[in-house]
Amino acid sequence: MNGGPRRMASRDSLTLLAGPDIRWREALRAGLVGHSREPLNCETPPPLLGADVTPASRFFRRNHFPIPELDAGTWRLAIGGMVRSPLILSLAELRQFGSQSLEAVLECAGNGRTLFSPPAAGEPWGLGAVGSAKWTGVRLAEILDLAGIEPGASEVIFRGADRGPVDGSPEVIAFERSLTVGEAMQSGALLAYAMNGEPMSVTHGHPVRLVVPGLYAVASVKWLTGIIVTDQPFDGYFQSVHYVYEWERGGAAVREPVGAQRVRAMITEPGAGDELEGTFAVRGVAWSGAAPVTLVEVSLDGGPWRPADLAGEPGAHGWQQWELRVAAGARKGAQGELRIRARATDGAGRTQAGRPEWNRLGYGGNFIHEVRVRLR
Ligand SMILES: Nc1nc2c(c(=O)[nH]1)N[C@H]1C(S)=C(S)[C@@H](COP(=O)(O)O)O[C@H]1N2
Ligand SMILES: [Mo]
Repeated sequence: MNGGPRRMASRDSLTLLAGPDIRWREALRAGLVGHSREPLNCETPPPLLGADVTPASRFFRRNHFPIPELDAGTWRLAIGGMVRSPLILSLAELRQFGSQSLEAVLECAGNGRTLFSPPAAGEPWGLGAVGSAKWTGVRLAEILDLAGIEPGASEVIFRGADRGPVDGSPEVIAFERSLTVGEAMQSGALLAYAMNGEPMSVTHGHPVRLVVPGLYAVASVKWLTGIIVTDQPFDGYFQSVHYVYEWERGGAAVREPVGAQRVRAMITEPGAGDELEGTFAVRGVAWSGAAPVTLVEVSLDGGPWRPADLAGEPGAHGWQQWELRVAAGARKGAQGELRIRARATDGAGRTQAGRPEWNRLGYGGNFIHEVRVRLR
């Protein structure tokens, strides 16, 4: 008997069995909170998110299908549809274009979902389905210019290599999302092959993922293999069934695809339940897809909002670190529980106010973050 193919098969099935287990354990060891092993869904506790960039090991993972392990040597990106010159690029060819780096926040549209009441359907995200990284790659607009978008085209579809069935239907579909031609050309999107100076990790889209700054991260297609330019409105599952706000307004059902990340501040220090004394620092990060954050305010026990100090120069799309020193010990009856809240406002005048509007799938839940600590 020829043992070659059998060995191959057993090695492949070993990979299939081992991959999800290893990635699950890696995520838990890095301190992430696991929601599901396959597809791999894990989030980062806020106290691990204080740095200006989030290491890949701690960066949340959000997947709909098993993770594909693509070989960087044989990987190709096909650009076709309504273009004058269809292209097929290898990783080496893609890397010959000028590279660009940018810091950008990726936040899942369902981040914060568990704070909605009544509960909204979907992955039970707390506040940690978000991270900020330095992404390096080639500008999407440059590649689309090279291919030459034909007049009349309206959308650009991005296809990932991962696939599977959805909603109990036997049909297998790929992960696909579209941008308008305007978004594709003007958003500053990158075909990213590196994250924080390292080659893209398998989990986060190896070898190349799309990164669309400012938009909820569902737009940032991982394991990118195809780009298709079209003049038809794209109605794929992840475009028109999921990742759509379903509002109830005045008795009428209103549907709207998720878009820009909503303005939000997160407290990364102190952590919930920490025991503190006297004067301490409240620190965190804040971001918005619409415009850079211009104001972060902190309130103690429902008291007045006080502006925090913003650190350094914010990048256009990375998150803003902030800090406020508070002397909680000076308060009357200072012992016991202290409620710390933080809210952000961006340069477009958007702020976190009241409760985000309930929607069936629980998107855009930019609730004001509250951390309860104990004063000694
Ligand atoms: N190919 C592919 N791309 C994808 C997804 C996916 O399941 N498959 N999930 C999307 C969603 S909903 C989010 S929030 C981000 C998560 O990116 P991360 O796992 O690198 O944090 O990837 C997006 N891109
Ligand atoms: Mo997401």
